[in-house]
Amino acid sequence: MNAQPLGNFPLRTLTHFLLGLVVVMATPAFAEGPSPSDDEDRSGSHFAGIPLEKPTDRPLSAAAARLYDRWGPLADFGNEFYTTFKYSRLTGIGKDPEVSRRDPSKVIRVGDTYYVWYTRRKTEHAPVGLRNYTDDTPDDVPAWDWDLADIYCATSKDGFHWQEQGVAVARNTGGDYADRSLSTPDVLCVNGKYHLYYQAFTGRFSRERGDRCDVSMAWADSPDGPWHKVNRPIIELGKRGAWDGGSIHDPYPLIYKGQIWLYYKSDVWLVDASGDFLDRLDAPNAPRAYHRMHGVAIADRPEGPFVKSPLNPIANSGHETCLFPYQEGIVSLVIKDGPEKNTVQYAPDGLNFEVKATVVQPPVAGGPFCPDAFAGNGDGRGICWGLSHVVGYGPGFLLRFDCDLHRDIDRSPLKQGTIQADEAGHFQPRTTLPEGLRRRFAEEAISSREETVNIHIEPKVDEANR
Ligand code: AAL
Repeated sequence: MNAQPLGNFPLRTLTHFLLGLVVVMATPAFAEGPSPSDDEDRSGSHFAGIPLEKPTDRPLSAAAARLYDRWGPLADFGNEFYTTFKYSRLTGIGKDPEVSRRDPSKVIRVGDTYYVWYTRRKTEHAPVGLRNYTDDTPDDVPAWDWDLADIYCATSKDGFHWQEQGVAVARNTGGDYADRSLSTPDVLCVNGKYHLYYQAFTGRFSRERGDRCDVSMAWADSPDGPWHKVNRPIIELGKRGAWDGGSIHDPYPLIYKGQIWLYYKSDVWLVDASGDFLDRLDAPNAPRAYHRMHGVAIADRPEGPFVKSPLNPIANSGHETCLFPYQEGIVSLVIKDGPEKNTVQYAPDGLNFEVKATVVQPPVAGGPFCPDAFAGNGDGRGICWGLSHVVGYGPGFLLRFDCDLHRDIDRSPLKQGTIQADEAGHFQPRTTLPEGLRRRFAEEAISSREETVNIHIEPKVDEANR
């Protein structure tokens, strides 16, 4: 990433940008083009027709004005918050038909070892889905991928090859608190101790309870454990009718401004006038009626009490949480759900986030390697890799992502363009038109009476003035 001042557009980056462009042009896609040498004077360079300063001598379209007011005339190349994402398979905790691994924590490094924690499920039966889960479903049959799971730990020396170390925090036994499943952990290192926050499910599933669970915590003196469970909720579910009354998921702790900031996600349900959840929008075949948003709760101690920000929700979109300190503020990768899905956002105060870049195929449930996640020094350096997951196609599995969101590490080749899905990408299960809809749309096309309009227009400009 090019280190740039926030707020105003960074002209200082031109040289840096152009050096980055040289690197980009050296990548295979550019191998045949001329490659400018590093020492050529590039000052004053700009994209053709787009001067570096906002023109005042002519009208600008709304889009052209936005280029200056919001993005900067170097667009993606000059935007420190823009990145593409590249993915790699992992050994040790990668794809496995027998085991689901998902929702990785941040990656931390202790000595020369990288650590990650994640949800791990190994069950004889595949998940049946909440809709098919009844009172008769046997106890050893999971409702979904993160049911009947425990929190596991893996370590690595290089971030690609991992060794599963075994269970870190196990669910309790039948009848006790958190006896059903533990999932979606994230880690906090503070005062020489390690803390894992995670989702804790108690008792059997039901359609009414859905994905509601507690967020609980365990602590240890070493990342290798042993872990001591507090065995109680660490943050309260919102009151009936509140935006976070439906669930609290994806707890994600950072140290910020001398306190523990626990970001989280909630499924925000459609409710009726009395605050009761409605399952669907009021239309035939409408999808389940919930939206997703993020909030934050702040505490002085890892065990709480956590006080929710009065500004919650602080993100109007997003699914799993993935945030990191950046300069004096916090960056959030907002993915998957909501009107601001697939954006990189920045809040100079950790609370008031603005969209800074739109990205394609961001890591799902990303857990970045972020050594300064708990430094709390108001000078966040950013991230350039981490682990994420692929779920929804059999057991979940972990993979690695790389990106260009670090102030000190130049990965400008990752600022180049975006991906375009190939044939397999277009015809993957979720983007192939289902047979039923295909028949319906074909019928619509055949029976349609709509013909393309072809009107006659009178010339408005006088021939003489042409
Ligand atoms: C994930 C996360 C939470 C949910 C489930 C497991 O994507 O948002 O962890 O509860 O799905």
